[in-house]
Parts: sequence; structure tokens; C-alpha cells
Amino acid sequence: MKGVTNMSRLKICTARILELTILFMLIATPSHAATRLFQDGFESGNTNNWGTATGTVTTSNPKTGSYCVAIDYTQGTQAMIKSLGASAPTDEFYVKFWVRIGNNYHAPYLGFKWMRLKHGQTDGIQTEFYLNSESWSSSGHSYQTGQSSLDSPNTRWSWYSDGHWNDEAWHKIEVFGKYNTNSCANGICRIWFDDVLRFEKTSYTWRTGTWANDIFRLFYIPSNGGDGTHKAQSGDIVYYDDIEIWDGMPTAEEPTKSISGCGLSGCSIGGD
Ligand SMILES: [Ca+2]
Repeated sequence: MKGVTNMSRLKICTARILELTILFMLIATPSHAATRLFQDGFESGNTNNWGTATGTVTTSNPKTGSYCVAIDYTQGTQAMIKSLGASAPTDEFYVKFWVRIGNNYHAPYLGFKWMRLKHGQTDGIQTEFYLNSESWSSSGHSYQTGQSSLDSPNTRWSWYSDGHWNDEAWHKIEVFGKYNTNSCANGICRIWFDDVLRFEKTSYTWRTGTWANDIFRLFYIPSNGGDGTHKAQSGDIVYYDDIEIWDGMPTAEEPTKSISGCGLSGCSIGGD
């Protein structure tokens, strides 16, 4: 009798495991196969893949291969700009790249903007994320949309609290975005630093009002550094490598990136 009971328990347990496995597979399976729209590891030895490229290809300690790109902010306002034009992602986007910062980097407030997204016109939706080199915190905001949870450089609100990035090591940045629709606050913004989910908001307002249907066409990776009284000084160079832009979450990234942390619970990390 006891053996039968144990057998029944085993069957129930096996069935439960099967249910959970199926549930996991359903959750982990992306709604559509994402397509990579752009990639550059600078192995061509040049920056010809970019519309505007104020960086310089260098063999100085690349993340992979033989080359990376160096952004020297002592040369003034700098930006690497990729225009995706008609192939710009219309619903979701995912951007991944690597950043290396030397230990002599010392540009003050607004050290540099590690990514900026623009609709492409003079007016239109715009979002920027930046690393504040005084506190080595990272923040950002979306222009024109009233999205304020990222906009707090003066409060030193930090997405990145585990240490400094000016350590000569390569650090990975990933951003997933899903546009909000119908001017509702139903967009998604997730940011990972070195594979750790640092920010998640599932009520993000990427666009609103006049720009309700705009999409990001210009990707600044990175954008400008400090200016005015916050201008960069000698040695303020950052390095980028292995940049990818997708029109959704890549299948290879989906299982770990969505399920880790609060990925499926709708809660916020560092946001409101
Ligand atoms: Ca490379």
C-alpha cells in the first residue's frame, strides 16, 4: 500500500515538473524571432558603418578581435551615430555593447552619455542615458514625454552601485525597450549592466502626444560627453566594441534576461 502511495506521489510530482517545464518554455519563448539590424566590432579597421563617426578605430585592448573604437572627449562634443532609417525597429528594440573606461578618466558631471536614441528629426522623441563620472552613477531621461523616473542626476540616483567603471575592464551594457502605445504609460524599459538587471519599468513612456507614433531611428553609441564648464580633460577616452542593435530580444538572450531578477513580475528595480 505504501509502495502504491509513493508511486502516486511520484506520478504527481512528475506531472508537476512537466507542467512547470511547459510553463517555463512558454514564458521563455519570445513572441517573435528578433532580427539583428546592425552590428559592428570594428574589425573592418574603420568606422564606415556609421553615418557620423567621431571615434577612432584602435588596436588598443579590444574586447574581441583586433579593433575597437576610441572616443576621445578632449576633441570636443563627440558621437558615433547609426541611422537605421526605414529599418528602424517599430515595436521593440534591444541594444548591446561593451564599454571600457581608463582609470585616468576624470570628466566631471555628465562624464559621457553611453547611449542616446532619437527619432531623427530636430523635434521628436528622444531618450538619453549617461554615466556621471563624479559619482559613477548612471541615469537618464526621455525628453518631451514627461518620463521623469530616470531624470535625477542631481540626486545621484544610481543604477550602478557596485563600484566604479573606470577600471580599464570591459563592461557590458544592454537595453531592451518596448514602445508604449496610444500615449499610454505601458512601455517597457530594462537595462542590464554586466548581466545584472539594474532597471526595469513596465509603465515606461518612451513617447507621447505629438510623437505618439514616433520610433527611434538614430542610435548614438555613445553620444556626447560633458560640455561648458564640464568639458572633458586630457585622458578622457572611452572605448566601445561589439555593438549590436536588434528589433526585439534575441532568442539567445531571452531565457536568462527575462526571467532573472524581477523580469516577469512587473516590479521595478531602481525606478518608481
Ligand atoms: Ca572588435
